Amino acid sequence: MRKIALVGIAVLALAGCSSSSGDTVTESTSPSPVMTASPAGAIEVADAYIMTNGDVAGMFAEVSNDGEQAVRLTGGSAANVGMVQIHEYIKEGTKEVMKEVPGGLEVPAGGTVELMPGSYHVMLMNVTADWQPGDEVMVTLDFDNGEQVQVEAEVQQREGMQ
Ligand SMILES: [Cu+2]
Repeated sequence: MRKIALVGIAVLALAGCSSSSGDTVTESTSPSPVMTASPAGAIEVADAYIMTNGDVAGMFAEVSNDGEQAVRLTGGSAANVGMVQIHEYIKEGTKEVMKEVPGGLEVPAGGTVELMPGSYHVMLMNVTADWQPGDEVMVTLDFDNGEQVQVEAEVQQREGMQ
């Protein structure tokens, strides 16, 4: 358990280095990671699908955390995708813009977060594949506890995009 937590921190530190500023994301000050860390496999992703728009695409799903500690969805990867970010929509004046969620999207212990159009989503950028409706795309999602979840997401018609 301890090891898993440490790996998560190492990954975060690396991510912090490769991105712009020098601030490193540190774990919350909770001093008790020794008790019950989430067992591997505590995170479940259901109903994943993708809507594409040229070389960018949004992935949507239900992310559940069965563990006893909150986790954060921090990013991911997929074949033929240059960059993956976790986005949210924010109102700026009269319009809504997409922004990267700072520090990743928290999934509370025992909770579920729904990623859906107009809200939180996994942004797939620099997509070089020509995905067609019905294609199944494997996406790996990264969480800050070191857990990685492989998700099969079906490509949908773009019509539903809002
Ligand atoms: Cu986005």
